[in-house]
Amino acid sequence: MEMDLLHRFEAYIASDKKIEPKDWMPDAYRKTLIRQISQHAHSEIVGMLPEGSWISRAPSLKRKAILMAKVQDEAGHGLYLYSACETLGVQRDDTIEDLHSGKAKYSSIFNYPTLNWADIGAIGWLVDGAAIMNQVPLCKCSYGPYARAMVRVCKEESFHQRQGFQIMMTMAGGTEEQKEMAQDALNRWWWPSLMMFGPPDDDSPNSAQSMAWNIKRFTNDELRQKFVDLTVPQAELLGLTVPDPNLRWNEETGHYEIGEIDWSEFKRVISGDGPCNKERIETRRKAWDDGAWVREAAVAHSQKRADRRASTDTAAA
Ligand code: FAQ
Repeated sequence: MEMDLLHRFEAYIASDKKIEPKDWMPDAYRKTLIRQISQHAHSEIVGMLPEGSWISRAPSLKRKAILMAKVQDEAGHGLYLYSACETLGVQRDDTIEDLHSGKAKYSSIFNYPTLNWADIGAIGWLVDGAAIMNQVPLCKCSYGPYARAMVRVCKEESFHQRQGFQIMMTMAGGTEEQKEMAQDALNRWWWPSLMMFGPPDDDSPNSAQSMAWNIKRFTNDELRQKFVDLTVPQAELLGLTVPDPNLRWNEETGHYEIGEIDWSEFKRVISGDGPCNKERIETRRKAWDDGAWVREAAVAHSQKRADRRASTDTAAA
């Protein structure tokens, strides 16, 4: 019986059909999805923090409104993703507990500080740009609810990327001081953005299996390369310099070559020792604790409605 189910699952994967929540799936497939989707959800929610702190300091009302909308979008992405994750049979509270306890990861990029307004431009341009590069292929992921959630997420990320690039254009074309701020932001966000794609392929324990299951459609290095090839000309258009003395165009391969990524920094950051890891988790824990009364009120309200419905049904019977 189990063999039949496995064959059916494999046939679905081979023919690029979506696996849906009620379909049988191997435990390891389920676990991988829970790991990736919950960590993706955590990244969206923790990702609100570095930008959220600039809402009150945005340089104009228009910039404030745009940034507020963007940060709210990230909250929405987190919610779609937690919901997609719940279709795999886990409780949202448990996944959040894993974030708070340090058991679950979230994207390394959100452990870096936002020091000035140019960082908001750099995040939109580079971080959302990297997120789109990674997430467009996830719209074709084999698990239906994750793939469908990604379609809307990518549309919104595309707006985020453009608003970031537009901030960079304004600053890079502004006063000398503004241009310096834009360059400084690129200097600080470039390498961490490249790390968002994950470790190199030969050091990525999950890639081979996730590719075989059509969860991942491209490897970490392939996506990183696509991002570099797309982004370097954008930096040139801005008149900014990518902070990599070894960056060069390879005529033969048709790709940019980059210098060595500091993987020891990446490992330090994902193991909890980045510049802002402690602050991020403490902020999330506090938000969770402070919001307890809202969750309790929502449960009490729905219980009250259910009780009322039951007593109306009894009276009608
Ligand atoms: N940070 O074997 P692999 C966004 C971990 S959303 C932290 O290669 P995999 C939107 C990895 O989990 C950004 N940890 O793993 C936004 C694994 O550890 P584990 C998030 C990382 O899963 C913008 C270990 O290293 N996007 O930015 C990172 O096959 C602006 C070994 O790695 C997603 O989550 C990292 N960078 O590939 C919001 C997309 N890289 O779990 C606000 C979905 C690797 O075994 C503002 N996720 N690790 O303990 C993915 O595509 C994949 O999970 C990868 C990693 C590519 C991230």
